[in-house]
Amino acid sequence: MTDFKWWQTALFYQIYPRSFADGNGDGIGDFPGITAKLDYLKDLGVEALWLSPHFPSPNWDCGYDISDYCNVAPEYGTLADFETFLREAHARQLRVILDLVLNHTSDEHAWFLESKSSRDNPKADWYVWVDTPPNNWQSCFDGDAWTYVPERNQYYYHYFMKQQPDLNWHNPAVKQAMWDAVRFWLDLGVDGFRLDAIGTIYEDPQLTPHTVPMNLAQLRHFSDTARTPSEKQQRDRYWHDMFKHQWGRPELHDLMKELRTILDEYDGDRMLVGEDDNIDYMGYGDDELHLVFNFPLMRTEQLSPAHIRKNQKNRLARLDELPTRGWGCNTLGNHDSSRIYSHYGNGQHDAELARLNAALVLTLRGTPFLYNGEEIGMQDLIITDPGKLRDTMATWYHTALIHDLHIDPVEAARRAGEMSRDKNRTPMQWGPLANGGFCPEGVEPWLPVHPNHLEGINIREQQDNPDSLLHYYKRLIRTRKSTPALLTGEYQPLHTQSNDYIAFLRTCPTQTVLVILNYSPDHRNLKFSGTGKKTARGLFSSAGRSQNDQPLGKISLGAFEVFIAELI
Ligand code: TEU
Ligand code: CA
Repeated sequence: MTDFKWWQTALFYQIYPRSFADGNGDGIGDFPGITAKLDYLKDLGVEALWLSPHFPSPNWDCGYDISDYCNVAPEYGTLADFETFLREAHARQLRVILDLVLNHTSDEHAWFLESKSSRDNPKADWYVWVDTPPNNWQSCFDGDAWTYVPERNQYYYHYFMKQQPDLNWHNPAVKQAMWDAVRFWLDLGVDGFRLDAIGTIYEDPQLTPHTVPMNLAQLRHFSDTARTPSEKQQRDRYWHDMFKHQWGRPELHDLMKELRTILDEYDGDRMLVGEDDNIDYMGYGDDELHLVFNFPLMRTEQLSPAHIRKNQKNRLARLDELPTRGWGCNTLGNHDSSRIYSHYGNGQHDAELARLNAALVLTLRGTPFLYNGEEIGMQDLIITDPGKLRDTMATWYHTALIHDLHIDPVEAARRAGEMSRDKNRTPMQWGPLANGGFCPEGVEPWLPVHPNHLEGINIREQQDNPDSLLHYYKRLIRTRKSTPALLTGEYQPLHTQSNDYIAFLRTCPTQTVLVILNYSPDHRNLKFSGTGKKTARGLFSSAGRSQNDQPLGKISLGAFEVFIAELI
């Protein structure tokens, strides 16, 4: 295991700072709150934390519109609070990576305020300015991608909201300024960065128009109502075609190399994980990003054995092709996507499926990322009062539904609530208490707390219950940590024809481990031959048969069981 870097074997956990823990009682999560929960995280067994943006921001996009890259949002605390958090995390051997938003700043960032003030100021060329909109490009959040500024009598480009102007990365001064910010945090001791939306950094220099016969609001509506397979195919094609000229440019490789060089100047194996599924951004395997997320795994309505196997086959083959072999990175949920429990549930066996999917992400080859709250089975909360939405993208969609598409208000509110990312960003549920224990009684949390915190979906009660999902995660994480093959081993699928369960081996020089995830309500007796071993010695079972030895010729598996065993 000595050849493996910390970021290959560590279990990462995403903290959404606004929703994690409120330390000063104002209804908004903050650093004192997070610091106070570090012992909880240590006890859970995670080893690295990714913080969604904690920088000053007008919060049009919940922190992804940054107005100062070298500071802490006042509602989250001070820089000193951040340093205390970092010191306390490191004292517990918890690594910390930050969210780095390179594509755009806030329109309230000093750089943009200066850039937009005239055509000839020193930062005039720091953003992407044109005299007239050159094409029909859309902002992926709302409306046109070009917004007018009277001071310059020009338009600027924004892939995301108009409050998130794209930086002009062809300008060396932009790079220098951003690299200074990167060094600022590396000097403070952070262990790396999750790179936001890197695919969108460069655009097609020909400015080729898209050919989709509708605008973004119409496309969203079209997507909402797509039912048949052919409508769904067309929906996917439209989404791809609408934005394909606005991302995925090859220039990004050089930029990632430049950033990697900076990280490599530092000790301690600082790391970069790209919010992109394109393995090309790992370069030769050692000169661009350390990791990119395996998003294709999670982008499905149902995590079926066939889907998982196909995904692993494709990804692992591509990673193996890199001159310096690449390493995977698996996740099933984050602040942009529906809660795992809700997304992959089927309404009948949600609890069982949540356990299977936790085991999946913790046993596949690659670095696992968890999203805060999944360990207690937090669920989507659909906000039906549009006035309570905080995800601006959803507020705007709501407005478009009512005013442009003339959808009935009740229906519009429901659709906006379902599309809103607020549903998966609600406050952590710490106990069966007022506001779920996230903030004091009588204080209004920034987003409503899911009422199911009173029905056992909370940390305190699950801590006291050995049968809870939380204990299940802890047991799984402990098993993973003490099983070298799960941390580093090769992946080899078995019984690849099965639709009901997925079985695979993880093999390292000292150990062969069999993982079986039964995605069906049926009991089975399975026979594994050709492994060169005779017996499966249980390491973990969701059915509580952990310590048993079973002959490989007849392994009995319960409904929805997760079974992990060392082969001897
Ligand atoms: O997301 C990038 C991205 O591609 C999003 O459009 C994503 O597809 C969408 O949120 C799904 O609904 C990153 C961040 O993760 C996201 O929270 C930010 O809003 C976005 O960048 C802009 O910074
Ligand atoms: Ca607070």
